[in-house]
Amino acid sequence: MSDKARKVEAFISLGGNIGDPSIAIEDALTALANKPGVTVTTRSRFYRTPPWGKTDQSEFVNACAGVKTTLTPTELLKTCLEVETSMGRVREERWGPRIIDLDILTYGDVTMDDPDLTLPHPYLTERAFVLVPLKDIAPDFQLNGTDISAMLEKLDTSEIVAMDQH
Ligand code: PH2
Ligand code: MG
Ligand code: MG
Repeated sequence: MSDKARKVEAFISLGGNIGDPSIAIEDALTALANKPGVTVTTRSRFYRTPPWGKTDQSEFVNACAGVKTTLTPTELLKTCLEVETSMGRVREERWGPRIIDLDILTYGDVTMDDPDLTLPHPYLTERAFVLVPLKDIAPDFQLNGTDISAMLEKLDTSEIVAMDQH
């Protein structure tokens, strides 16, 4: 692809709760940055977050990254799944424990509803563990005219704690 290929900004959520999830997120960001057609441009702080959806499991570490990409949404999804697989992720229970998870939150202003990929991410506005880190890197983020601070006002963020990073 030429240097002039159009680049789209996408936001990606990263998280895990098996092993050392901070290291896993670092490794995933490195792996993502090494993929053709993907430049990681911004990254949030890392946060300890209580498990959402399936609450009888260990706490997570979560972060968000902004990328610029020449890949299509489907190619970007494939790339994220490749990173997960290369790090040893095995898919088991829905919303259950995982080494690493990379979810595309938004891809430009594209909306789509394919069996494998819904954009924007269907649970984006319900997940404080996504919105808190996303706000670090995209404080002006909006969806359907609602800004990220208004989305967060409806959610419990009291147990989401930024980790010290050195
Ligand atoms: N991911 C899930 C389900 N629940 N909870 C937290 N805190 N963080 C996650 O990344 C997470 C979750 C499914 O992807
Ligand atoms: Mg997920
Ligand atoms: Mg996922």
